[in-house]
Amino acid sequence: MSDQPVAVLVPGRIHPRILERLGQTFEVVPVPMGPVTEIGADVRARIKGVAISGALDNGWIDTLPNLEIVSNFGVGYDGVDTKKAVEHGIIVTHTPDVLNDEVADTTIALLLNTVRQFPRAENYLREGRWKKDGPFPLTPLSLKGRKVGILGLGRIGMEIAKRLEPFKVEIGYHTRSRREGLDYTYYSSLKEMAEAVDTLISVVPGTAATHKIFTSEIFSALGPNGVFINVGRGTSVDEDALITALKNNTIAAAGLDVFYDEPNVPDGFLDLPNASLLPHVASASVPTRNAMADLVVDNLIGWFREKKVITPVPETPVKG
Ligand code: NAP
Ligand code: 8YV
Repeated sequence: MSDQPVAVLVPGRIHPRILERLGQTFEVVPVPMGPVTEIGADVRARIKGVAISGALDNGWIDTLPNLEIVSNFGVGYDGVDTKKAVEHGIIVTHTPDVLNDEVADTTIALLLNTVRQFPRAENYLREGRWKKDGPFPLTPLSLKGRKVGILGLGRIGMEIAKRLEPFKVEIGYHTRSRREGLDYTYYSSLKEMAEAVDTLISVVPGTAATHKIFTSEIFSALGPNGVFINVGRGTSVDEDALITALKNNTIAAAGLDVFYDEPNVPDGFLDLPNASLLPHVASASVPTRNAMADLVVDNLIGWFREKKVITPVPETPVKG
C-alpha cells in the first residue's frame, strides 16, 4: 500500500468488529446510510473501498472517482447494484459459507416453532396460564410425515436439507438448474413443487427473478395443511397475499425471518396466531457475525495488499 492511507467509506451502521479492524489498517470514513452526503474532495479521492451492511446508494459509485471495491456484510448482496459496479470496474465481495450452519439451524428452529407453536407455548407459561387455565392446547400441526420442498438448494439450502434428513420428512427442491447426484426430488417449477409438498422453505436470493414469486396462486397450490418458511429474502413474497392466505386458512401457518421492507413488518402479520415471526436473526450469533465481519475486512485487506479477494460475487469475479 502507498504512504497515503487508503480510505474506506462506511455508510450507516455496521458490525463494530469491522470498524475496529478497518481502523487498524485504513482511514475509516463513516457517513449516514442513504443518499450521498457532502465530503471533501481530498477525502473523496482517497476513498477506494466501501464496507456496507444494507443498501449502498448508487450515488456513491457515481461520485467516488477512485472506488475499487465494495465489501458487503452478508451473503445476500441485493443492496448493492452489481450491474453498476461492473460498469465502473468495481469489485463486489460478500460473506458466503461462514453463516451456512447458523442460518440452517435457525431455519429448522423456525420450522419447529411454526408447526409446534413453541413461542406461544412459552408465552402461555410466562403469563401464568398453565397454572390458571391448564395445559397448553395441542398443536393441530406436526412435522411428522411432512413433504418439504426447498426453493434454493445452494450453500444454505443444502445445509437445511441435510438437517431435515433425520426428521424423516420427504425432501424435494426447485432451482433453475437441477443438481446432479442427489436423492432429493427435483421439481421443475415452484408451482409444481407447491402442488406436490405441504411445506415450502424459501432460501433464494433477492433478485428480479425472485421478486414476489410467492403469490396467492402458490399459497393456494400449497393448500390448507401448508406451512411456508422464509429465510431468504422478504422481497420474494407478496405479503398481502400471504396475510390473506394465513387469515383465510388457505395455508395453515408461516414462519418468517425476513420481510419485504425491513424493519417495517406489516401489522397484518402481528395479530396472526398462525405466523411465527423473527426479526432477521438467522445468522445473528456472536461467533457467526464475527466470522462475517472478518471476511468483510479480509476481502478489503486482500485487495489493497495483493489485489486478491477471498469471496467475490459471481458478477465481479477476481482470482482469490
Ligand atoms: P447460493 O449458494 O447462491 O444459493 C442460492 C440458491 O437459490 C441456488 O440453489 C440457486 O440455484 C437458487 N436460485 C437463485 N435464483 C433462483 C430462482 N429465480 N428460482 C429458483 N431458484 C433460484 O446462496 P446461499 O449462500 O445459499 O444464500 C441464499 C440466500 O439466503 C442469500 O442470497 C440471502 O438472500 C439469504 N440469506 C438470508 C439470511 C438471513 O439472515 N435470513 C442469512 C443468509 C442468507 P439456481 O441458480 O440453479 O437457480
Ligand atoms: C445478515 C443475511 O443478517 O447474509 C445475509 O444475506 O441476510 C444476514 O446474514 C445481513 O446481511 C446483515 O445485515
